[in-house]
Amino acid sequence: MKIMMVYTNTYREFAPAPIGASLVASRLRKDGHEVRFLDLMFAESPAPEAARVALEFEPELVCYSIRNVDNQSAADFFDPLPTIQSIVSAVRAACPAPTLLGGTAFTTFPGQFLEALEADFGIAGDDLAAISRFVTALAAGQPDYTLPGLVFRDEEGIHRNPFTIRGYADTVFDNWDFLDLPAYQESEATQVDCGLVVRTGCPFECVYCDYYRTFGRRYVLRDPVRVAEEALSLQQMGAQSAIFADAGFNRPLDHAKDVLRAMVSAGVRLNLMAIFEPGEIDREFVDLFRRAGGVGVLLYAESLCDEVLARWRKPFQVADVVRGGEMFARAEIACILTLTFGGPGETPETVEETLRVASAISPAITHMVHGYRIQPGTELQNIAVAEGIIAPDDDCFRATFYHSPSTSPEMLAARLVREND
Ligand code: B12
Repeated sequence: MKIMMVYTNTYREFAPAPIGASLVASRLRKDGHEVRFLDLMFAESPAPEAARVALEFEPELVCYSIRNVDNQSAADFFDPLPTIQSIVSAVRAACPAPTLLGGTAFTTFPGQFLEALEADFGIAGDDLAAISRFVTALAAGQPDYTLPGLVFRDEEGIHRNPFTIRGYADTVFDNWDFLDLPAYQESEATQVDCGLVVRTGCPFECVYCDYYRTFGRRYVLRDPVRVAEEALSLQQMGAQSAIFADAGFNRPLDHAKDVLRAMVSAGVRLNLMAIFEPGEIDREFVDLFRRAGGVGVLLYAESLCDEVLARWRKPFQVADVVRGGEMFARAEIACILTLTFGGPGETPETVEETLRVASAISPAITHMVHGYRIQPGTELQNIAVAEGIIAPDDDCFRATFYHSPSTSPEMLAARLVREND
């Protein structure tokens, strides 16, 4: 079957090369299909470009990978839906092939995207086997409507089969040739060339976070040697830097160390970034990270007030953030600290406490933002309903940002502007 895979993400801030979309494309190629991969991240006019490729390639199935519902940022909100709608309708006008949707945004809002894009099918979740079986059956003219994660229309409306999150324990990432690494390297906003998946899952239950829906609650660890081999082949494709695509690379600490040891012995020479989650760290980890090529960590502390961290059910305390920050600073690893103000229980006093502690620890960069995008299936959604911020039947597809009653967006914006001066 001739398949066109379109990566629809055009949000260029910290833009990740499309490892998920290309992994699906690679699986379909291995199944014997003819696959054309189209990454629209740097396209000047995404819709005409997609239509041009569709006219030329004449696909029998058009797949769309949808990563972000939006950028979850109150201050500079970016809604990709109008662009994605324009891409899908331009391709539809150019070629009559059926459409298949997927990606984390789709997994979060399957029915809403199927409807908004007037698509035929979608597959929620991360299971490559289900995608492969669906396409094989479709190519044979017999769509299999029982597959996990399949979303489609029937006489009663949109039907959604429950989906699975499997992780990538037995997956080989051999999709690098689909990536346009030079384009990601040229763009300064992207910051790293590509992601490397080390494990999936996050067992924590932070009040605002819905990772568990698209990434799972249970850690699914990948073989450290395989990760190192993938890093090496990414390097051979021309990558100079990579980020561990993980919810918090240092948890579990032993697995993280094994991955770093494997990368050192494989002779990987990439500049590495990771998301660091305070609480699990030791000297050996920091040394190994440095030796493996570690140059920076993203530290999403969110708050530097213990009362607030406990209220948001963060799995660490302020002392853990300070300790981690100091250890990375000693090893000359840049620390990019993110603080998000205005969540449940935030008050003007807790804001001041966070700012006081932030000025005492000196990360390389501090990002200060305010407001949490209310995600479906989170405790924050329940709090927002109880406080009258959203209606009980709001499905959260359209973004609403939560601010606690005593820290309005205006108050926080004014306070953070003063802090940045
Ligand atoms: C690592 C990561 C990052 C890293 C990226 C590093 C890199 N260079 O790769 C960093 C920290 C930079 C980052 C940034 C952001 N991220 Co992020 N990130 C993740 C994380 C933890 C893993 C992503 C990943 O690599 N997964 C592994 C790959 C292999 O899987 P995948 O891409 O999802 O693809 C699989 C499936 O989705 C599916 N699939 C994909 N395409 C298709 C297409 C079809 C047709 C089909 C059938 C299936 C399919 O199959 C694939 C294989 O299993 C996810 C959590 C998660 N649940 O995925 C969040 C996540 C994707 N990020 C999210 C967000 C919001 C952001 C930011 C907007 C945050 C911000 N305000 O800056 C930015 C956006 C960056 C951008 N320009 O797009 C959200 C998206 C929410 C949503 N549902 O819309 C997630 C889901 C986290 C969350 N729950 O809040 N992120």
